[in-house]
Amino acid sequence: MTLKFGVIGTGAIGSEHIKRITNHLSGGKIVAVTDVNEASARNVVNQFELDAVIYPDDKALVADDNVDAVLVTSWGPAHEQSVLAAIEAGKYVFCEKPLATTAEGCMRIVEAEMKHGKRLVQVGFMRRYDSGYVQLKQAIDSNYIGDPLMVRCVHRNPSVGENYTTDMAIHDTLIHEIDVLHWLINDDYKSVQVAFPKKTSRALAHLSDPQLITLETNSGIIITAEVFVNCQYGYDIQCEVIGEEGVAYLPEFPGITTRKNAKLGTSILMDWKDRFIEAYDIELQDFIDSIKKTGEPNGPTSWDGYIAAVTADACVKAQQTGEKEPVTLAEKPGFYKNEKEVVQQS
Ligand code: NAI
Ligand code: ISE
Repeated sequence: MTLKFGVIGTGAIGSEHIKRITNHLSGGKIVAVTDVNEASARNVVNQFELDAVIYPDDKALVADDNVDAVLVTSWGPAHEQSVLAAIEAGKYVFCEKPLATTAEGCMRIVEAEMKHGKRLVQVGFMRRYDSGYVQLKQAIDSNYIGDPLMVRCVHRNPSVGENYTTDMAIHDTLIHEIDVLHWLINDDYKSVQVAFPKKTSRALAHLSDPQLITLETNSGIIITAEVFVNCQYGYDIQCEVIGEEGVAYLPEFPGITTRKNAKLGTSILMDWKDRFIEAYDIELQDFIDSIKKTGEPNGPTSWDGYIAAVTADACVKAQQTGEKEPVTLAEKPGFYKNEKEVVQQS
């Protein structure tokens, strides 16, 4: 069986995902596309020689009986409407982050999915599929470094466009750390605080850059995460977990080392598309395969999207108050609990 995708939003990541489903992955096919910018939709159909219908909007695309799964890669504020329409029609959904731009919007999706009665939605938190993070998780889960006490993270982009705002450092950028870290250390966030170091002269007037975010978990683990989106030199993702028995580091992206002119050198990537290229492939292949095998997607859930949105909202509040802000989550519904959580509860 081939999983037939309809794609909403054919911009940067939408066209990357269309390319991977069409040319690199197995078991998926693009049969429909839509974009508010019709020329963009037409462009991908021509570029990837798709046999796909171009629809005027998300509602028309979702209503197509030929579409089994909806890939939501439009702008964040448009996600909620498309995801809800897809759930209403009983279609599977792969939604890029954020699931919705507010915690309330994510909760509406959670409720719609529970009402439908089975899991339909996977959120595009691809770092959980990155081999470096998977190895870090193995080091933690096998107790190799003992109980985690602290985590230090860095999320640097070479530069950002003029529409990028101070709160986007949280909703658009830190959101990846927010998701991957609670998964990594098996703990929930309790509070967050944001500090603004000296501002780089490279940032536009309206943007505070860099930012230093501190997240504390229920068990007392302290995480510091630097977001610096005008660092100039490259796309740089770092993570160090300090445990009671040892320390584990996220591996650097592999590349050759050179020795020349009295210098030892390794290239640093410039683009997120390249840094997580394998993780994007694996997450979408897992989406296709798990639906075929079990009838439900296997990756990050709507509930994970909700956790990320609540935590991001608390960080944005902390940007404004300068205070430590609580992270208050609703109780996790049994619908989203995994086998281990169900056993722990009983
Ligand atoms: P983009 O601006 O390049 O593309 C977005 C596209 O969606 C545009 O072509 C726009 O015309 C279209 N669009 C907007 N509203 C629409 C609507 N209501 N219906 C149909 N089309 C609509 O943006 P980009 O970088 O591709 O980001 C898209 C989403 O993917 C964002 O939510 C972003 O946060 C996420 N993203 C995730 C990444 C990851 O690493 N997982 C990396 C980059 C983006
Ligand atoms: C972008 O939307 C992403 O998701 C990238 O992974 C992140 O590094 C970047 O800061 C975001 O703007």
